[in-house]
Amino acid sequence: MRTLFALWLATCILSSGAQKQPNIVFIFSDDHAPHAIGAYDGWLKSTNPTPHIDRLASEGMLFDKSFCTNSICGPSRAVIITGKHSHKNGFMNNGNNFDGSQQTFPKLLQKVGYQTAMFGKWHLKSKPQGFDKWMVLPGQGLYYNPDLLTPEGKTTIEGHCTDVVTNLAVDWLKKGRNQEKPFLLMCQHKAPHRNWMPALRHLHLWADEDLPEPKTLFDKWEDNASPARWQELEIDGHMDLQFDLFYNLTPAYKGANKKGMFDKSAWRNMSRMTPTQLTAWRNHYAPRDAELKKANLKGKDLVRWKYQRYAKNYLRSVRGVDESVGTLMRTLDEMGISDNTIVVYSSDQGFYIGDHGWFDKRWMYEESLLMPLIIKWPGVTKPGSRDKKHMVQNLDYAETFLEAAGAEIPNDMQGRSLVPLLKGQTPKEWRDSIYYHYYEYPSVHQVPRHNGIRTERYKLIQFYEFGEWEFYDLKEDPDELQNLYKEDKYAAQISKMKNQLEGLRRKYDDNTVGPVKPEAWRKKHRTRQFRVKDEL
Ligand code: SGN
Ligand code: CA
Repeated sequence: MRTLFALWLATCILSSGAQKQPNIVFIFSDDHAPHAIGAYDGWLKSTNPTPHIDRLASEGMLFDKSFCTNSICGPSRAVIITGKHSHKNGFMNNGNNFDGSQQTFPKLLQKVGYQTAMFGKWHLKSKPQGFDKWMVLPGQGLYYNPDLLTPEGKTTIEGHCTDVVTNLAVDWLKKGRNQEKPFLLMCQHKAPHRNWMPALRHLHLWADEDLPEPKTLFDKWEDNASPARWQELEIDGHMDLQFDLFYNLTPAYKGANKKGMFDKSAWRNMSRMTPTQLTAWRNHYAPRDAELKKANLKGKDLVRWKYQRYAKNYLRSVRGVDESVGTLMRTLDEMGISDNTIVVYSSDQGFYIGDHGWFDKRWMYEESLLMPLIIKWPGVTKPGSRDKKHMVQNLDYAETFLEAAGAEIPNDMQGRSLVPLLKGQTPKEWRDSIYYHYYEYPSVHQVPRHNGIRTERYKLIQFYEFGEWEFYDLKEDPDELQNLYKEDKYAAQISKMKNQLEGLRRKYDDNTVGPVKPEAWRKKHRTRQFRVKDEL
């Protein structure tokens, strides 16, 4: 019945001539923080990281208050395709297996006449469903000469992963699809995910200059609840010179004796390089590695060096994604379909680029809670517009795509269509807070489970297994350095927000908030698994 209604609705929209069902090109990357996008005005803006994404922003609309619900890869993707929080779609952490038989927006778009395609990082373990065409990276995928899974089996394509995925998307646009139908194209990049390995043509970028440093590079987390002092995502203590930064790394390096590090390091990618790729790679890094050895840096100086190499490789990987955005926009222009195509750029969550001394994500702190979101919908979004006000989430994407396509939005989806915002409207009852819940613990990087609420001005975080809380006034303290949870002055505000948090938990029907664990359990988990030994 619903399907019939949706088809009818879509037909009405078409026959009224008001608006042809728009195509949707959804470009999505992995771990690309908004502050590494020029148009977002973050502290890396001066490096001009993303000229093409900036152009997309100047032609479309940028959302400043764009947040994820659970700051990690697979879960963010599952939220996006279902329009439901993690506890409802069942994919709460990367170890889960997505139940592909459930309702997703690509399946619903197919029902109203769309052709759907998905290329690149999928990371939901089970086979993609709801796509007429798919080619996906197994798991995290590889940067160089990646394998791809297809309905017909596995294949390997030579080149840098970002280029490989872009080329597949372009080929499909030009030759693979039925030109009569509207389409959804999901182009999902691995970059700039760890171990931040750029294409050879980008190695020279920022090579002879220092990038700006984050203000909080040497944060000691003195004011935070205890979990921030027990994590394992420090540039100093957990970013490895070989594993992450390729220092003197040859394919002979096997990360021996480093727990769990053997088969995942940058070595894994390097061992797949062609001889030409490997030579170019070594030619770039070997002389710089020799300089580091000679300089024999220690303490903060070594942290600064690690930060520079990391951030440069991160931004170089971003540059590849940025070029992909440029290529896809150019292709749409060349094909004459730009005017009826929505282009979206986003990434699964934010990231620490040395902020708070960290890399990775997972926390509810701003740098990893934020997601980039830029949408160009010709004739709908005002070029160069910016929504600074409304709080939006990845929970809203499915609903947005469905409304844009003239499809019905199922009642069990938990987000809201952004279409009114794209039209520049100010809906009366937009949300004034967002709900967050992270689950993957104990696990790599050791960030405990937590849930919380963020309003325009305040943030309340609950590390429920440890019985600890944090509270921040984002207006006074945007870097979240002062935990005010125990300040009398804020007691009333905190109590109000605890009620609001409980209200959101009920609204979204989240029964997965666990109890405080026994002291013995907490003690056991406050043991670091490893700390790197930087040996030059
Ligand atoms: C891998 C990474 C971690 C990262 C997780 C999750 N290590 O385990 O640093 O946090 O993935 O990332 S790596 O050595 O394999 O790169 S996610 O984006 O997939 O959620
Ligand atoms: Ca990610």
